[in-house]
Formats: sequence, structure tokens, C-alpha cells
Amino acid sequence: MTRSNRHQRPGAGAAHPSVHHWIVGPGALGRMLAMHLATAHAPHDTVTLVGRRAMPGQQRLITPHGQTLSATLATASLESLPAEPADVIHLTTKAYACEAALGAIAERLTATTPLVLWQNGFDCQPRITARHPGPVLCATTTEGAHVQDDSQVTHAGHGKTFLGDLDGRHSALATALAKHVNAAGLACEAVADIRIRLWRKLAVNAAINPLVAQFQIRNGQLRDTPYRGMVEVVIEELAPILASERITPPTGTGVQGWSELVWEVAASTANNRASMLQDVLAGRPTEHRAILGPLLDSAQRHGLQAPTLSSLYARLRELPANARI
Ligand code: KPL
Repeated sequence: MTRSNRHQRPGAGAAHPSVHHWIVGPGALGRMLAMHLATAHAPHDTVTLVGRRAMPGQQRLITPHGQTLSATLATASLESLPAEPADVIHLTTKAYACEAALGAIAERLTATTPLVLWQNGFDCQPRITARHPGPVLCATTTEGAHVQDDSQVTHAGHGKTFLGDLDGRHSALATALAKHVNAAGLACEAVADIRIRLWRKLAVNAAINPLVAQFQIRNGQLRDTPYRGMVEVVIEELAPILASERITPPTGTGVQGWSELVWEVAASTANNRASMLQDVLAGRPTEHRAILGPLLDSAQRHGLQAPTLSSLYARLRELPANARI
């Protein structure tokens, strides 16, 4: 891996600035991103992978074509942060761990350090955008990855990443950073409507994740009886809440538009174990607060009924760590 001393904030003017990325959160997404940025041929970005504990530097990525990519990454822990400052910090933790991770690196943030939030849902993103003095970008991705062990991650399938900021002030930075992610081999586009895109993914996650976690089934099985009807009930509750947030489905309108999107994702990820199911099976906390919380808060603000979403939320909240549903 080439290390350049021409570190520069992306979007700061140079034709091909080399950027030092800190990736905080060495789960499947974080390590998949780190491996791509570290092994890309151009630009010669550098990467440090930061976790609660330092991960092994020698990492492997199994590509969607079954090849094994190996690289030695710089790694660090939250207790012993990298000496070299970050040009950009990617937070790739689970949604519920994001703000604690940010707190742990607070002393190393400057008023201009760009943050990229890769979390599911729509919970920490507006709070961090309001609080961090520097630019905050949000990312939403359909890249599929899962952890094998501390040294190996499988990149199950290529998807697409969208990047943008919630207050519309950092589009040049989003465009510059999208170039780095593209150059690293991950399709990425800077967009002006990231809020809509985050909510759309939240809608899909809300319709799929709690049910597959509860019944311990793969996404595609939701198309079968009796699960299909349960998904449709969730979609009927989601649609008016999303409309009250002025979030439209990508095609069609209302219940029919959201239904099309959800069934399209259930079909294209039919063989997947959704992230929430993986969390439940591994005894980890789930992202129910980030995914269902904003919908329930919005329903309450707008006087809408959401009994099914409330009971899915309550069931996931009650789940003790290390217990299965
Ligand atoms: O994003 C996902 C997840 O697992 O969290 C879906 C779209 C449900 C794919 O599995």
C-alpha cells in the first residue's frame, strides 16, 4: 500500500489528492470499505481501521467472484488512536454505537474534519449533523457484506452507494469523496436528496428486518404465507407516515409504490439473512431504535396510528442480549 504525504481534504482543490481515511467500526461494511480503499490503484489513499479493540492488520476480503484479496491495513483502537490525523472519518459502526464512537474520538476531531455516517435508519444522522462543526455526509449503500472472523469479510454482492449531506452545504465534498469511493471499486454517486434516500432504505428495513428477525427466516421467505400479509400490514402503516415526512417511493405512489419497492428488495435479496436477523442470532443489540424509532416518532407527531410498528418495536426492545426471539 502506497503512503503519500500529500494528504489533503477531499474537494480541497488538488486534481488527485491523496486522502487518509479513518474507518471507525471494523464490522463487515467497515472492513469491506477499508479493503477497497486500501487496495485501489488510484488514487493512493491510505486507511486506518479503528475499532473498540485493534483488529489484526492482515485482512482478507472474499470478493463477489470468490477471489481472496489480502492486504495489511493500519489498525488502531479507540483507546490508542492513530498518530496520523484523518482527512476524513467514516463511521461504520452499528447505528446504536455511532455516537459513543464519535465521543471516543472527539479529541481528534477538528472544526473542519469531514465525517461520513454509514448507519442504517434515520436517528443519529440529524443529531450529528446539528452537533459537529465540520461537514457531515451521510451514506446509504446496498453493498452486501458479512463477517467471517476478525481477519476475513465476505463481500457477498455489489450494490450502489449514495452520498450527500442533510443541509445541502457540502455537495462539492460529496462529489469529491464519491470519486474516491468509485476509484476504490465501489459504485458511488453524490446526491442532493440523501434524506429521501435514507428514509426509503429505512422504510424497506422496517418492512423486512423486524419480521425476518422475529421468524428467523431469509428475506425471500417473506413472500410466502403467512408472512406476506404481515409485510403488507406494515407497509399500510408505513405509507401515511412516510407521506407525512414528504418521502415518496422511487416509483408509483402511496401503499402501492412502497409495496413495489419492498417486494423488489425482498426478491433481489431473497437468499440474504437480513442484518437484524444476523444481530439477533449473534446476540447483539438490534438497530430497532434507528429503523422503527423515527417512524413511531413521526406517527406520534402527525397523529397517525402505528399499532403493528409499535408492537414490533416493543418486541425487539424487550429482547435481552444473547437471547433469541
Ligand atoms: O438492508 C438490508 C438489511 O439486511 O439490513 C436488507 C435490504 C433487508 C437486505 O437484507
